[in-house]
Amino acid sequence: MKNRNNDLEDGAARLSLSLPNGLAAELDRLVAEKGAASRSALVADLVREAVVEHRSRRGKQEIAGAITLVYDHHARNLQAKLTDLQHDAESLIVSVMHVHLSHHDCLETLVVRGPADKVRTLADRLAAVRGVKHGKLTITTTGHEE
Ligand code: NI
Repeated sequence: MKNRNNDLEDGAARLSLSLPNGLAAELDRLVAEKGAASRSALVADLVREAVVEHRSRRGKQEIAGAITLVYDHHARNLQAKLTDLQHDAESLIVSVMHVHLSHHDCLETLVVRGPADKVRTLADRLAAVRGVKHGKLTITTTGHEE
């Protein structure tokens, strides 16, 4: 979409858009429930989230985030496999936190940074290890535009 109304004073662009009635009502409800400052602030958050998600799918785009894993540490060879995979990807892993959730279950959070394709591959490999009950990659942003 071409934007013709750049407001140079506050660095914001003014857009006019149309939403179906139901969706407009949902937007207002979301603004209220999330305690957003305004419709504009909420829409900006949603667009930023979509941009981060979209960029993270490009191969060489540098991304940062966290991989969260839940697993039963009694599962055979599971911890050894997870450790091997992490050593193979040591350049991507900034930090690891391990929490013993219960007698059986462990929660591990890996802070990761690197090229999107490599980070995604690492997350997929860890989540695919037999015995991992849940694995999720969450990608974040500093909010600075490049
Ligand atoms: Ni544990």
